[in-house]
Formats: sequence, C-alpha cells, structure tokens
Amino acid sequence: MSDLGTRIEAGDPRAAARAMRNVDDRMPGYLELLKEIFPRTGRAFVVGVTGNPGAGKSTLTDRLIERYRAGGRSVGVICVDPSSPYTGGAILGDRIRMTRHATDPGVFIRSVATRGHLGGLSRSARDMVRVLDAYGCDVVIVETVGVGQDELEITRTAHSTLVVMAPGMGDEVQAIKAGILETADVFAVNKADRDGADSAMRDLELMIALGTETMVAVGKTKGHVMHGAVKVDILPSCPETTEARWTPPIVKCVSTRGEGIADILEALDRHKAWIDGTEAGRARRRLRLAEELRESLRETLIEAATGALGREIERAVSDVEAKSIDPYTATEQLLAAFRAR
Ligand SMILES: Nc1nc2c(ncn2[C@@H]2O[C@H](COP(=O)(O)OP(=O)(O)OP(=O)(O)O)[C@@H](O)[C@H]2O)c(=O)[nH]1
Ligand SMILES: [Mg+2]
Repeated sequence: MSDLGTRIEAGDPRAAARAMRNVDDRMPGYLELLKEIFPRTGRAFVVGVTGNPGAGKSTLTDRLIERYRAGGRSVGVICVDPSSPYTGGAILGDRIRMTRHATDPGVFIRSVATRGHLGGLSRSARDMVRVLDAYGCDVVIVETVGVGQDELEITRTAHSTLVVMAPGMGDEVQAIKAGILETADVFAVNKADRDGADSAMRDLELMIALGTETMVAVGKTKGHVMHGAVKVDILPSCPETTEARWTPPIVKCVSTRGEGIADILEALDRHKAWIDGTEAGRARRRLRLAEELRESLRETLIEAATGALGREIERAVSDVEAKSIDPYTATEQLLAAFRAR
C-alpha cells in the first residue's frame, strides 16, 4: 500500500484532498491509487443532487449535510461546477452556501470544474467519490446542474438521485425535455414558500403517474418494464408486482429555512432500502457497474488502438474523403490491422 493510500484510509484529510486532485487531473499513478483503495470502497451512500441552475441545490445540500451530521454521519460533497455555459461558474456560490461546514472535520467539500476537463467528467466524479468513500465518508453528495448530457451522466454514479425543482421556473417541462424525469429517484419541490409549489407538485404527480402507466402498459405487452435503463422482468403470474418498480416520491421543502429536509432524508433512506433489499434495486446497481466497465473498456481500447495505429487512422480518413473507400470498410480494416499487432 502506498503512503498516500495508507493515509487516505487512516482518514487524513490532506491526503484525501491530494488524491482527489490527482484523480481529477489524472496525474501519473492515479490508477494505481484507485486500484489500491477499491477494496475499501462501497460503504458510502452516494446521493446525486441535480436540477436547474438556481433551483436551490446548494442550499438544500447544505441542509442535508446539517441533518446527516446531526445523525453522526460524516459527509463528503463534490460540487461539479458547470463552469458555465449555463451559470457563469457556480464554484463560489456552491462553496459559500456551505461555508458553515468548512471547519467541521466530519465534512469534506470539493469542487470539480468541467471546463477543459480531461476525459469523462462522470468518470472523474465516480473516481473522486471512491476516494471519499475509502477516506471514510458515510455519505457522499454529488451536486451537479441537470442541464447537459454530461451532467446527467454524473447522476448515474449515485445510488440515489434527488432532483430539485423550484415552482414557477417551468422546471417541470424542462425536466421532461432534459430526461431528468427518468433519472429521478426522489423529487424535491424547493422554495415551497413561494407561490405555485402545490401546482408544481400536482404537475409532477401527474407526470410520474403517466410515466408509470406507460411503463406498466409496455410491461404487459413486452413482459418487462423499464426503470431508468434497468429492464425488470414481470412474471406473468404477478403483473402488478410493486417490488420491481420504484415510484419517485415528491417532497416539498423550503431549504432556506430547513423545512421538509427530514422528509427528503427519509425518502432517500427508503430508496436506499429499495436498492439494497429488492431484486430490481440490486439489478440496477449491477447495471451501473456494467456500464462503468464497458465505458472504461471503450476508453482503454480506443487509447490502445489510436496509439498502435497512429498514422493509419489519418490515412483512412483521407481515403474516405477521396471516396476510395467507404467508412465501414475502413473501420473493419483498421480493426483488423489493430488485431494483427
Ligand atoms: N425563497 C426561497 N429561496 C431559496 C430557497 N432555497 C434556495 N433559495 C435561494 O435560491 C437561490 C439559489 O440557490 P442555490 O442553492 O445557490 O441554487 P443552486 O441550484 O445550487 O444554483 P447553481 O449551483 O448556481 O445551479 C439563492 O438565492 C437561495 O437563497 C427556498 O427554499 N426558498
Ligand atoms: Mg449550486
């Protein structure tokens, strides 16, 4: 075990901070470190917090930290800053909303910038979550704006995804468009001190009900339903099985005042119990791992192939451009050349 690895597992915050940087920047040796700490991971409960800019994600996260700490649990937070085609850089905003926890040794907050990021952001986030997990955080929260595909991908690294909405922002419609609805395990209708919270709740309820009905209808004809991307088989004998489905609860809250936060925690706990305690939940967890492996394999293969083939790829591009070959045959030939190495 390396010195850094040992110190992380001993709960040294500076070692954790350095490891997070190394992993994020993919400094030499970062993979060895991740391999080393992997056996010590898997204990943290990972919560993704997503939603439109300004919905109140950071304010809510601050309250979640408060609650978890009150329950004696240590918390790691990763704020993925969209560096901002969208918000103009939320790092400061995110950190400021949580500064009161900055001196608490049981809280560890880090920001990741997305601009100019090496490799996949979701992979980086997942690796950083593992560092915090090995470091001993009981809960790891990943805050990310739910706008782009990259950002949504990040929520797939979480066990449970909390989607934060604010009434009157048209968030519900946005959510459907962006595909947020499918990723949500729990909905928080924040800013319930403002007008429109109740109608936002009703809209969401309706959309979820419609979504569920569609799933059931599809399940009856196809023999399975989809939860997110997980295919869950429905046995012909029990088409109404509820275990296979998780219907995301909707919780109203006022993060600035800390109202409704206990209900959100309770909903997240229930979702965790569903993941841990049901076949469908476990299938989902397994699917995420399969996705990770596939993604990592793809990345490694492409690196190896571009390294081995070098100029041949450029030549193939020119050939396709000149129409002396079609791109499909060119791909087959490149693959054959790579295999022959
Ligand atoms: N009235 C009201 N305002 C709130 C509530 N929660 C958050 N806000 C305010 O909404 C604004 C945005 O809050 P943030 O927590 O920074 O929102 P965010 O979703 O993290 O924003 P980005 O990270 O920039 O996407 C701040 O001014 C908060 O004080 C709430 O429950 N009620
Ligand atoms: Mg924020």
